[in-house]
Amino acid sequence: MTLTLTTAGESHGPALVAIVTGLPAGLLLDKHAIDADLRRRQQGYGRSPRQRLEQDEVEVLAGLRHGRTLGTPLALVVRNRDHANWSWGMAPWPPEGEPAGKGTKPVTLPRPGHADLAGALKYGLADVRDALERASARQTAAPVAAGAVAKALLATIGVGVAGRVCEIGGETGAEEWRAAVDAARAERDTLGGVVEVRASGVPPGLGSYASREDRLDARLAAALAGIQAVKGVEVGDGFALARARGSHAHDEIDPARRRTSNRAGGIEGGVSNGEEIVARAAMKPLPTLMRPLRSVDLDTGAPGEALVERSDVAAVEALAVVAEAAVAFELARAAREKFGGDALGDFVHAHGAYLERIDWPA
Ligand code: EPS
Repeated sequence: MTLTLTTAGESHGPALVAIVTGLPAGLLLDKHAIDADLRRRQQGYGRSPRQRLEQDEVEVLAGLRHGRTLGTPLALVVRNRDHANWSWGMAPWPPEGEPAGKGTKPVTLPRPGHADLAGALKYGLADVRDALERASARQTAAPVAAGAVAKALLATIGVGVAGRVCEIGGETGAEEWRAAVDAARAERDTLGGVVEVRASGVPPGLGSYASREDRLDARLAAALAGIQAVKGVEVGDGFALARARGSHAHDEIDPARRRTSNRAGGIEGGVSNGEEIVARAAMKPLPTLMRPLRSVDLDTGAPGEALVERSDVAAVEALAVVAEAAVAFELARAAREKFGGDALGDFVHAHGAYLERIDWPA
């Protein structure tokens, strides 16, 4: 038994879609909790004016009855309100009538740092918009909705997951972030940053050393590196461990089999060890610049300046929510693999029986 997530959706298309399979039947979902995460993702200092247009809210098309999962594929939808302004430009079918609204002219000036150029080459696109629409971080709303579902599942076995911002533009205090964002905006520039996700209550034994695909640290790294604009991931003390001696790099084991430090970030040999899971992700500064970088017009071959369109100055606070969802989904997937069960009670019971076997406090 495993959990899968399939998403679809373009930034200015009609909607974003997430389909989650492998949930047990009988899991109680709270629409307010899912919508609260969607709203958290939209917030943060330095977000695009787009966020004043969107009011992300989950719709459920399948897999749920009266708030409880049916054990069948769960289909979630988040509509793009902005699509109303792109109804010609992003029409799924050949549009009727005269071109109107946004997205009517082809984009031919790829932005360095975005998927624009590689996407246009790879897929043979004359209009870079056909690449950028899906590459856009707008689509992170769908995995956040799925992550809220994963968190509901994890809560049934006492696992909590929380993301936070560590730094934005090199600054570590909230006031300094805002000043850095204001300064970047004034200079028509953008910022990146670092986020951290911690998961508590994770029992020892999620993931495995058996193969690369099973390793929990590799899985979390892939989940985090799979988020738009993430260029680096570390688990526990990560890169700093490379500079430490072995005597100061590991976490000694006490008689209760607990640790007095957590340099490993809760994972040893690709397996959770019962300590808090700690993972960090580094986000590059967003590539849509109001003072554009040099590029080339793919239509004429002439040097030019990259596409300028409305965008965020920083989205690190949003990344904290998206990273939380990604880690939650991966932990939920590992928990489904370990504890299985078609009914929620089977899953919870298997978790309880396992803790009893290893004599680990709930
Ligand atoms: C994004 C560009 C901007 C961001 C978008 C990600 O889109 P727009 O030009 O429509 O404002 O706002 O993020 C979101 C819309 C979102 O909801 O997170 C990009 O190019 O990646």
